[in-house]
Amino acid sequence: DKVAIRRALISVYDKTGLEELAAGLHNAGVQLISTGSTAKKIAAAGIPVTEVEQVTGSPEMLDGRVKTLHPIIHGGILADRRVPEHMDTLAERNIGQIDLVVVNLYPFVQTLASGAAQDEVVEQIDIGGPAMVRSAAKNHAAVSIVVDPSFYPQVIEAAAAGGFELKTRQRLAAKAYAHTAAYDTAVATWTASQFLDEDGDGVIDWPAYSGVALQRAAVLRYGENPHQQAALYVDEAAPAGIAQADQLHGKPMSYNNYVDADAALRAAFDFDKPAVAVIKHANPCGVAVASEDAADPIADAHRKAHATDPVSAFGGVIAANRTVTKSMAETVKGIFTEVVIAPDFEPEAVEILSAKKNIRLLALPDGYGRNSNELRQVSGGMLVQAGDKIDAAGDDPANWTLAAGDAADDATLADLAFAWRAVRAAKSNAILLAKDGAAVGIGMGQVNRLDSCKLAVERANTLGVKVESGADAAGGAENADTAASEQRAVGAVAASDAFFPFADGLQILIDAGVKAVVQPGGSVRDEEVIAAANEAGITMYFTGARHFFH
Ligand code: 93A
Repeated sequence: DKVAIRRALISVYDKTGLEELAAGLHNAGVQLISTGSTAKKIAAAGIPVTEVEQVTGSPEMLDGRVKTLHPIIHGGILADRRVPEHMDTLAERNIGQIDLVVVNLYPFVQTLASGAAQDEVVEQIDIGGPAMVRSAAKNHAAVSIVVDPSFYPQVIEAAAAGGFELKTRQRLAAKAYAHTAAYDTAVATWTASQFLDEDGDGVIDWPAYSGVALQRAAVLRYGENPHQQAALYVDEAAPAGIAQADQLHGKPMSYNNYVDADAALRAAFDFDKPAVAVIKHANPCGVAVASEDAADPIADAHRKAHATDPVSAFGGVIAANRTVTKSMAETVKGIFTEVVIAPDFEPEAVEILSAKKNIRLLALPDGYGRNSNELRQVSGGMLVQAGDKIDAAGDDPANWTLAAGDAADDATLADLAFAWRAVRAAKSNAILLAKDGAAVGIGMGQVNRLDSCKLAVERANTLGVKVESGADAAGGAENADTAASEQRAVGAVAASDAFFPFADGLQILIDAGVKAVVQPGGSVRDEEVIAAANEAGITMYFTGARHFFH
């Protein structure tokens, strides 16, 4: 059931692997037709190619908006070879059959992610590309459709071996439809975000999230627990993220690895300075930014983040917002770690860490970004919200209100600003104590704020290790000297993800020696809370913004 590939149409925005493909097809005796810049690139490589406009006799027009939208192209793709009348029509109108279509589409999602203006985004909505993809997929009884450059080697092989089998053409068709569906979901979602608020309530009328943009990328060993089946799906309509990360080393990622690595990214990428977050069970047990004078800033940030809570960092997931250096790798090597994710790794860092069989090393895809919207399944439906970012007016310390005590000095204010960013990475009643650009005690996951305050203080005062400079300073969690702890809460600053409903939680922090606090404010008992701060003579800022994270 193979169909020989005699004539191929190639029209690709992403020119990856194009020359090899064209050469391979040509050598297999395939005649090539192609659009504007794709044809130029093929011709420049010395491979014979016919321009689509020569085939159609109709030049590309309207700045390329109409290139392949022509009966000679779509007739050549869509004619059903099993229907004699179709073949007669092709002959009458002198239309040549097209047996293979290779297309990839204008980079709509990438253009959107770059922050381009509306007109520019609209121009990146591909019309002719998806039309060809869908034509070819529909006629998979005879035509092969390829949308993925990583599949080119198989295409070359098949062309030389009499074409693809029906089974393969069917699978290619299914993938092709999933691809255009994902593309259209991205277009529909964006267009809705721009124009669709029919009832004028300021909330986007969300187009049904059909899930068609999701494509299964991997079957995972199991889910959150061994008796749960699980898979990873990539969302082609979203910016590239953890799901597209490039694994450089280690065992396959598990379900929990993905959850934790994504939480780690969320935490580490809130900072402009070099920053590291260490995550366990989707919560941070370490967050820090590099000190100004650090010789190797990302290694310094990691050392500080590890020192937040070396006991919990055992078996953790580490995210860095800069390239992992050799020096950071040397420290991480001594700590049992599940995953390290970063924009990149120095080659020596990969080498050092690869000595550990199980550690997973992941490099982020180019253009890493987070979905602008967050979805959460509830029974019978789905919740959609705009993602929480550090972009509210109240996230800027310049807009904070001094609610109690003296205005903080620069260093204290810098720590408060750090704590405010870091606290939003912790879940449910988050309290984060910080000193010198590092968290020193994090309380989270409690059903009341008082308990989180107690937990943050207890962790600050029992888990402290002296942070020393030098590659081996952080040591392993196994070696953490938890007995010789300093009272790290003394002189620390604190951030609270939401207001203090009573003064009791704040009082715990005050009693522990915290010198300054930042919190949203806005409780009916704010006066009580302010009075407690004033009584203790500590500084307290209100942000007016809240960062719940459940
Ligand atoms: O502007 S379009 O929607 N109109 C078309 O007729 C058309 N035909 C192919 N875009 C069209 N394409 C797209 O052009 C393809 O999907 C591909 O991404 C790109 C290749 O153009 P070039 O070969 O000039 O780089």
